[in-house]
Amino acid sequence: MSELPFKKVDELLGGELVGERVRTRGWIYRTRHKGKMVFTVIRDSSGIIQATLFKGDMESEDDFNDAKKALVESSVEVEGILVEEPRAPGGYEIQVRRFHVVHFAEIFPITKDQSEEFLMDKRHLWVRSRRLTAIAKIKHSLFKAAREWFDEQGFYEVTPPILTGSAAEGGATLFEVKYFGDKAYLSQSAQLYLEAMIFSLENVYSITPSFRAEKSRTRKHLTEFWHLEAEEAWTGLEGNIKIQEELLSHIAHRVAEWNRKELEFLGRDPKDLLKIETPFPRYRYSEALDNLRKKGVELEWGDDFGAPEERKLTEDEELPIFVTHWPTEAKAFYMRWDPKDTRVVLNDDMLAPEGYGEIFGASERETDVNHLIERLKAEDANIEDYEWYLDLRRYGSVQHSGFGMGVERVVAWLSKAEHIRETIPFPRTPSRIRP
Ligand code: NSS
Repeated sequence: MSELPFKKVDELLGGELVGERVRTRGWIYRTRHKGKMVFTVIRDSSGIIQATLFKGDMESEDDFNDAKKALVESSVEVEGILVEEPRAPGGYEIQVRRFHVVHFAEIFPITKDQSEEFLMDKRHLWVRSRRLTAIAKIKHSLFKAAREWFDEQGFYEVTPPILTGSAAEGGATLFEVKYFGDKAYLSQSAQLYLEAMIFSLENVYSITPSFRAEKSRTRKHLTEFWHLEAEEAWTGLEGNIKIQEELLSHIAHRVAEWNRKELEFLGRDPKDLLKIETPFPRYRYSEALDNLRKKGVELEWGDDFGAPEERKLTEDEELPIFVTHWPTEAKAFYMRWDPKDTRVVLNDDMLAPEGYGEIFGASERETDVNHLIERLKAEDANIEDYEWYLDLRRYGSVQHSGFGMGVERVVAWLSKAEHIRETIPFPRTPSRIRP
């Protein structure tokens, strides 16, 4: 082959190179042959392009014969003249002169109409699909946009541990691991460690995997998910709500800007995301209960919302909504009591539009060491495990607040995914740990 530099498929689809000899590489996405012609579509990380071989135009007959033999997913290097072809995907085609098969693939096991279970078994191959690729790009943009936003706001990115000695979000969903004759747990949330970090860096965030041994088989639960968490010193719930909505609006706008192609492929109108402007509507928990009652759903004070309730609450909303001031007994020990009404805590859950459910959980933190001890005792927690955390209230305690955002749930909403498992390359659920 020549020394021409390899171009990405999307560079070819830009149109500037029409009439020129170009070279690209990737995997065979589709192929069929008929007489002296081979019709292929080549896929790389940036897109797909048609590459057509006409035996008479080829510079090597071996190349033509190899192309005829090469099955779907074979890796190839292709060289030829770029032409406009309105009938081709993307509107361009390579009229091939050289075709080098880097590796002849075996018969690819994934074909049309396969069961979800089969696709999960072959996940290491299914990650090549255009749908999962588009969603992975949106996830990449989410991280990039979030880091950009936090950096502009003066937050430091920190690295809390994943192996931990105590629960952050209740014992029921802890994964236990052996730890040199002792027990350790996989982190459910970085929160307690981020709280320790605000005493030096003031505003911090982290992006870590979090683990929950939740048996729930729903379209929004994973046992391993990516957690974006932030903690701010000198800030109450009100200030924290502002950063949650601003961050999410920034992410939605960036994804609309950077991923137009992927969003359109996935059937999400980028305009839906450009509409995500602050402030988001807010409802107190008690108001949310009233609204549900008006829609015919009766819940008791203290009940959590399931997927049907979350859907009902957001069905008429274009923006995400906040539900604030939840009953104390329904929420974690570290949430600050509302000084005006100790039946509730200073917290919020943010619910995504279109029934995608809770995407953020947040609160102002209790700063009083005795209150914290009382709440831990009420939960039958082992106080010793939390001594280090209680120390944070003994040495210069200050008002502070923070949130956790479920990355996959936000990606599911942005990409209009049907199920959370589409938003992570190798989903972990109660029934799935392989591949
Ligand atoms: O349990 S949370 O509501 N809150 C916390 O863990 C706090 N300690 C975070 C903090 O303040 N630093 O979880 C936060 C979010 C929640 O809103 C979901 O979007 C997501 O984490 N989450 C999950 N995503 C996928 N799968 C599962 N199982 C899951 N659990 C929570």
